[in-house]
Amino acid sequence: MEFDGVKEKTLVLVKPDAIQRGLIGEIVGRFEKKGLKLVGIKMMALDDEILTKHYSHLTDKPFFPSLANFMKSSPVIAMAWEGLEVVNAVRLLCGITKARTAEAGSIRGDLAMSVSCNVVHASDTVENAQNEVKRFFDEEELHNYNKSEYEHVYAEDER
Ligand code: IDP
Ligand code: MG
Repeated sequence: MEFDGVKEKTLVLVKPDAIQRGLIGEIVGRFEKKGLKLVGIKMMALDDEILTKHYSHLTDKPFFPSLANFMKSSPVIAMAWEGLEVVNAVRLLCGITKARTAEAGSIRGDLAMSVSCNVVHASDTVENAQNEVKRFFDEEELHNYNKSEYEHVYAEDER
């Protein structure tokens, strides 16, 4: 029986700039190597309806129309990742928004230069992550399975 903490989920999007630059495998690999569990993945084209909800905190910003056009310029890869305190762990892996000043070693710090074209989205709080995973995935698209490496990724009292 797994401890509930390892069931925390977060939403990651591989953004259109990363799709164009052939970085899907590199980005997915960062999360895999960290020891996270992939519980949902799909390619999808975003429309204004989902983008307006997803970026509701930015709709009144002057850059919102160009951000929406960027996010519609190709499909994205949507992923749900699971793990202990995964929301925070994934934000740290991604690095800060302005990629050219993001910490070296982070995904944005290593792979991008732009504020807007910063290769990934990651949910910023546990509450937002729950809403975002629901927004991008139907219940049946989220998978429940045992990952054999968990006994090496977590100590016994963490899993
Ligand atoms: P986050 O992706 O690091 O959580 P947010 O502030 O939530 O950053 O912004 C969402 C996305 O909107 C950013 O990742 C980036 O693509 C875009 N964005 C944020 N601020 C700006 C800006 O000042 N100019 C252009 N695009 C921006
Ligand atoms: Mg954000």
